[in-house]
Amino acid sequence: MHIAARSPEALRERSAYYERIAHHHMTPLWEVLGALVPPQPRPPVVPALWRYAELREHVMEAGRLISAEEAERRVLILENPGLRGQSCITQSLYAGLQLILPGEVAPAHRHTQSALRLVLDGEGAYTAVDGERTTMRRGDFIITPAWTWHDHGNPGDQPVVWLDGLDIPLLRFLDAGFAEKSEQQSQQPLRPEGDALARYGSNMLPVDFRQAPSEPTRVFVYPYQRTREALLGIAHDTPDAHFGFKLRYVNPATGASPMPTIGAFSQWLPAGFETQPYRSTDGSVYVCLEGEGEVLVGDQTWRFAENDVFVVPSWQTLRLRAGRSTLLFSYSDRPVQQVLGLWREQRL
Ligand code: GTQ
Repeated sequence: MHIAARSPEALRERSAYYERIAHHHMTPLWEVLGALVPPQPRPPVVPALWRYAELREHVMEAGRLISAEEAERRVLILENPGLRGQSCITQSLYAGLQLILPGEVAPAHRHTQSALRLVLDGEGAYTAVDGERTTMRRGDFIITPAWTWHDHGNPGDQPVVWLDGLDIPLLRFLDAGFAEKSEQQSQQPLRPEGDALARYGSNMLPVDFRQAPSEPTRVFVYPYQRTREALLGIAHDTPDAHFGFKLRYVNPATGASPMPTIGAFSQWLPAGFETQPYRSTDGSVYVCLEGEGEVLVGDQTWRFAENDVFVVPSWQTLRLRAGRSTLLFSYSDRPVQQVLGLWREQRL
């Protein structure tokens, strides 16, 4: 017969027992079951917003304190206030602001972490991916899939800042991280700029080209101009009550996300438009590329403006209000959750 629950004697006896089994590296499930198997997500991630107008001077100051070459990547990590010290913005994703000054290079390397760049401030830098450069223009969405060689450089005359989004925490969780540095500082261009977009991103594909659904796209830049044209091209229609006009970026050869671990989206909210409450299990990072408005997450409200970044934790209710017409970019781990059959959403 088990000892009567919750009497002081029973609790003492239990804790003595927990200490004894701890020596054998065991612990009782019944003390933690509720937290391990919650009725719904309880993320330690909190909603947060970073105002670019306040961050910019700090980003520029890093440019005086360390060179891109010494830093290898001169980045200020955006750390979720609920996960300080862990270099993540959600449990699975990383975000940072990278600065490259005129004349600098960020040396070539590759790693199994997948990365995206969203160009925010300044023009004239480039990213090179597996032998091809792309000139970075504001709003361009650029990817460096897992294990592709990449380096950045700035032959122009302005500091350039972009948002880095990576799956670093996910790969750390899986213990699947590998990295190596190239012997070359900068990759020798093997193809002219625009080659990949012409081959793989023009509603056509090389005639014998086939990819598995998990392979990343060879299109490594989604130019902002094309994104805007697509969104404005559908904005004559009735906006979706929860999204306004929202499109997902795809690998045009498969229809899957551009990279298997990170999904990316852009949406257009007409001036004055307010979305209905919505939640999904993919905690998401948003960047305002154009316009301004208000974001409501749970019971918090912030005003956002151009280049501001905000994070919406898993299963927290999101509402957006556009002041002027607004273009928002976002990214999340949705494709991972979808292939695992875990992704859920709710339109409220
Ligand atoms: O540009 O390769 O923000 O490797 C973090 C890790 C950027 C990059 C980051 C990286 C990079």
